[in-house]
Amino acid sequence: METPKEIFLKDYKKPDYYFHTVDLTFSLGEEHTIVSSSITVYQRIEGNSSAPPSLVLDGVDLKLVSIKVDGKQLQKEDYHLDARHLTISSPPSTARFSLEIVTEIQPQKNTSLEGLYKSSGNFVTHCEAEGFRKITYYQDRPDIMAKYTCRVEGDKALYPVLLSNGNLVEEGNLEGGKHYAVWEDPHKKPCYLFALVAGQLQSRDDSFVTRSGRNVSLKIWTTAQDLPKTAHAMNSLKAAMKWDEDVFGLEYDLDLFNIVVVADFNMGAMENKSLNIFNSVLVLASPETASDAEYARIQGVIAHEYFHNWTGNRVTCRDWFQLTLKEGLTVFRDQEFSSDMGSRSVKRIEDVSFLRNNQFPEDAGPMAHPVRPHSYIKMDNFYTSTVYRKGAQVVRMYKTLLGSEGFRRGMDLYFKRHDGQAVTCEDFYAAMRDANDADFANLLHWYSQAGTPTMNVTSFYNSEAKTYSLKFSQQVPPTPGQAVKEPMLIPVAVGLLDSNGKDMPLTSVYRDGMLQVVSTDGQPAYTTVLKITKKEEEFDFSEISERPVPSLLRGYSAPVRLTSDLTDTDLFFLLAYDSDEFNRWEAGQVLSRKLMLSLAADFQQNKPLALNADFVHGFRSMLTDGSLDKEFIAKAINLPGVGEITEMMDIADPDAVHAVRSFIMKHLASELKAEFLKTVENNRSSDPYIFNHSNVSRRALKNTALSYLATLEDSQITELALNEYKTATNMTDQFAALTALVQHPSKTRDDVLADFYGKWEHDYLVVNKWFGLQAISDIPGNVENVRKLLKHPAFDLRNPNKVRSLVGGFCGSPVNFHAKDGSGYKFLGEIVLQLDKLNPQGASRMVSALSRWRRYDETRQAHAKAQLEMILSTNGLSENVFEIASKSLA
Ligand code: 0A1
Ligand code: ZN
Repeated sequence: METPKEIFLKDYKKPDYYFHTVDLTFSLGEEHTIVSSSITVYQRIEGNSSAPPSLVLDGVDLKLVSIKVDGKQLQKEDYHLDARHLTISSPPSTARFSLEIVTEIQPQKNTSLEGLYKSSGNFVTHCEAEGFRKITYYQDRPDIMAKYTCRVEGDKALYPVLLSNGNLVEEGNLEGGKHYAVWEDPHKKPCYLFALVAGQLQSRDDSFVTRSGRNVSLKIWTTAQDLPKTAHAMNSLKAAMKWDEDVFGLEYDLDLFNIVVVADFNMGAMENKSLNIFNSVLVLASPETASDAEYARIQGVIAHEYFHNWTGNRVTCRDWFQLTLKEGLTVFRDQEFSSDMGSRSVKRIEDVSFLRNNQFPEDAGPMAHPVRPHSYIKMDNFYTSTVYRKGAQVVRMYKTLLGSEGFRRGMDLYFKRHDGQAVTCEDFYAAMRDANDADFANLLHWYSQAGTPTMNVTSFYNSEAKTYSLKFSQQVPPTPGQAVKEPMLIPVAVGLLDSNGKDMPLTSVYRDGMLQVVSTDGQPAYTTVLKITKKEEEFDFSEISERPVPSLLRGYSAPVRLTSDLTDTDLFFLLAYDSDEFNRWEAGQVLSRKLMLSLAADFQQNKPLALNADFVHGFRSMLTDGSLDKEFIAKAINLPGVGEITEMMDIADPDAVHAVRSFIMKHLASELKAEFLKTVENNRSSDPYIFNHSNVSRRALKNTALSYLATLEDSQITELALNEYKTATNMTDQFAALTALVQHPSKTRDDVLADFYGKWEHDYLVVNKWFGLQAISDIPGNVENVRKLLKHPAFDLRNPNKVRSLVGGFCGSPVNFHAKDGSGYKFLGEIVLQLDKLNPQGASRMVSALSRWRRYDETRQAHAKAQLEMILSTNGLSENVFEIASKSLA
């Protein structure tokens, strides 16, 4: 195999040719599909006296049928064809010419799920990032923006619904039982936003009137049987449309908005212009089949794809290195939307937990890359939590620095300057800066430097001068290809608590002796944002009447690892009193992390494990504090995950951390059994399911209490959980009870798993939950069970959701995936090779689970390395898997 080529940001060149209009015709067939494209091409540099540069088109897995330039058929010697490109070496020297290309493709054989493929008998496209080249020869890059029409022809009985982007302008019947539809998209777009769907679908119809009076028809397309499960998605869409008008002044720009549900999809969803395509798990929900977490995810992702209409589609990326320009910004927007729909602090806690558990490990591993990567082999491998989630934190920092109004001014200027353009992260930065006359130069380092910065804070109180000083030092760790880093701009939101736990008024703060403004309106502030820009920096607060307890990095104002000289007493104080709810939670997490790490050390030295009384007491106060939001309590009593703690160890020891986490949970459950039982009792309800904050909170607290009780392995609790399972009226409660019942091997476990499958075998999305629950189990030797499930009639390696549930789920098990005998790694190695032949994107996502092998002990290292080497030595490996496996071994 020839070594795959790496592509670099620094090599970006403007295209020599632009495309103005693109007219596509698809003739859909059972054997093959014929794609005819007619493009008007413009030379970028007009009147170029030298010979025009060759026009290079991308194309993969295509059969070229014919090619014409300005109406004239090209002969073999007029172009060059290889496995990836079609090169026209002497295009006309005119400023503008036409290009007509006919290709033949075989969607029914396409298991990669990019380009045009079939899912449940329907034709579907997916083009981001570089899938359009699997449909026709094209300059497949986002800075080529053109106006499209699309004519779709197909069998009327098999494909009664024919959809593409924009407006339907014509439809009719054809000979031989066929029909056609012509779609016209008035907005120019890059080809990754092109979409086509043809098949047997029905729609839930609704409408939305924009604030300027446009009546938008909304349709969610799925099978007739699943239509009832689209109500929540439709409500979420309307809420998102309204929110974007209210918060950002952004309106929808066409008369029709379609969402199509597909069962086979590599990612979550795709924002194709006016024709969003969704993985079914992110649309379909009913109280009986989807949990609260799934309802929330649907709400967030429906909004995310809708928000892309402005952040991504109207203003798009110049090149794929700029992906965070649309993704970081759109994730930020969907996070804000979800915060406004539910509890802001709970949403913040969830987002920060996700970042810590997924992005931090990535940023500390062999695949570490800046939010704007410098290079890639396969762009698909860079749809990462760094680009998405850390990217969203970077956008959040602009807002923290500029305030809501300043941020909005920046957004307005961004759209004013760049509507209809393909731009860069610097353009976004410049709009934020120019709209606010702001100075935040080294904020740009966040785009170019990988690695999670660490920030240490020490404090000093001068009781005579009544000053309080905070000394910050920051360090950005080395990452592959980046040994030395510059200090970053880190906004730190700070409040100071007095001895009653109240926020102190902050009147003035000095940096290097220079007065910084705390408040402009003469009122004291209770939280202020300190801008750390240097490696070491000190801030002094004046008029501080007593030694305060500092609440640092409120709301997690920057994505850093914070260490400080706060004592356990300070942390318990913050846990009890901080007015910043996020930091209250965080204080509890810091205490838990410290405890878990120290118990893990005890476990490794065979010392008995013991829990101190303060911890139990702090925990009880949280659990029983009636003044707190119940969902917040559920988060606050949830211990950090095994992954988060192993990440903090010099040598990751999943067995020790798993044992310690189980020990703490069990200990708390037995000490607080009465309180937990009462929590379950008091939060039960047989009312019809409603997805709103108060009901979600109630269920979250009840089910968290149940998960603690389940650790006790006592028959009274088993009875209780069985009863919860049998009487549950919604999936949230039913699945929580099932989860509680399957913790330990027993006949009850086997029976209840069989019962659940029997109940839900007709619903593949629920069956996926059933696969996932068994896959992640800590039961010793579970790899054998997972191997058996691979052969289960409901499993199919070609379906990404099933692979994610069973194989991805298994990789999330600290005990069994990381089994010391290497059985978990071996299992994964085998699957990756099978999967790579079908779906390289899916395979490379799975192989990533091995990438952090160096974090483990020698035995595990040897097993994991052997699998990576075995994968890499396999013939015909995809570029996707090659990139992850080779970088993991480098
Ligand atoms: N742009 C979509 C998600 C998406 C990204 C990449 C894909 O293939 C490599 C597919 C979908 C979003 O952010 O919603
Ligand atoms: Zn997105």
